[in-house]
Amino acid sequence: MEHENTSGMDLWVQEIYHGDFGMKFRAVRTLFSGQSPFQRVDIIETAGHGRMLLNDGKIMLTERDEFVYHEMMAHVPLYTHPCPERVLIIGGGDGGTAREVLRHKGVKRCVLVEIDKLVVEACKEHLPRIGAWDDPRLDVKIEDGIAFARNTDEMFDVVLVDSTDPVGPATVLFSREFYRDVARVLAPDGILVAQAESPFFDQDIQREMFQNQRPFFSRLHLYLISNLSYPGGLWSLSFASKGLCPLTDARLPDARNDGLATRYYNTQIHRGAFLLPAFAKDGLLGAADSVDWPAGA
Ligand code: AG3
Repeated sequence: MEHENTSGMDLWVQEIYHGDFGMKFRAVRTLFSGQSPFQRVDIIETAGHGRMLLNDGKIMLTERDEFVYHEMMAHVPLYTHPCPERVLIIGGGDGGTAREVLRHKGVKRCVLVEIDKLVVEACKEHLPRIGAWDDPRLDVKIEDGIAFARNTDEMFDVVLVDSTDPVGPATVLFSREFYRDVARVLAPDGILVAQAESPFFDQDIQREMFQNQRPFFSRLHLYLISNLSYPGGLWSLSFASKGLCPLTDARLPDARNDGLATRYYNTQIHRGAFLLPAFAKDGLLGAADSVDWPAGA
């Protein structure tokens, strides 16, 4: 993140991605800046996008568009699994993914394992509308998600990896060893959804991710979201299961009947998100599976 004072009046916050691309947002003031053992954490009041959370200068969310990523990370797997009761979130210390998970009445327990206490504390104070911290079904653990997945005896129906980019401490969240441990804590009809970077910038990372997931899951898909705050706007999530198909097994009637007041997720987007533009699909070089819908496409 850089603060740039161009005209003496204008303050901008910008993220530079891979050295040759950037996005900037007009800022009003810094609400919080801190350094943890893991990363730098900033919360900025922007002029047009509400409050913004950055980890090591990378935009994690803005209040204006966080619903896109959080709804799609939670509702796609939770409306695919037949009866999701136990959900594990690794990362996600801002609480947004947990908030969407907990909108499902059938969820009995949601464990959120965030390595960085500073993220949780700063978000509770300066982004209080993002999380659903008071829900009694939520169990927040400040510890290393890698170690948690390796050591826990608990089993889960859905695991959500709400991570930063695969640099620094988050690199291991994209590794084969970690996915092995995730597969171990997932019940037989379990689903893993993980933050999967940008189809425009990161197809090498996406291929490696799927190659690392492949030994433990029979079905791997990429699905897309479109937001304002992640580099380039087009972003993706990976879906891995031991058999469940996000299209044919989706509980779309339930999604309709529950009538959650979502702002991005709906039953058409649930399916449509898995249809990939040719470059996004071809660049995976077969590392993920194709979906079978619509017929003939
Ligand atoms: N997880 C981060 C998505 C990756 C964003 N990357 C970037 N800006 N370079 C978001 C955390 C929200 N719960």
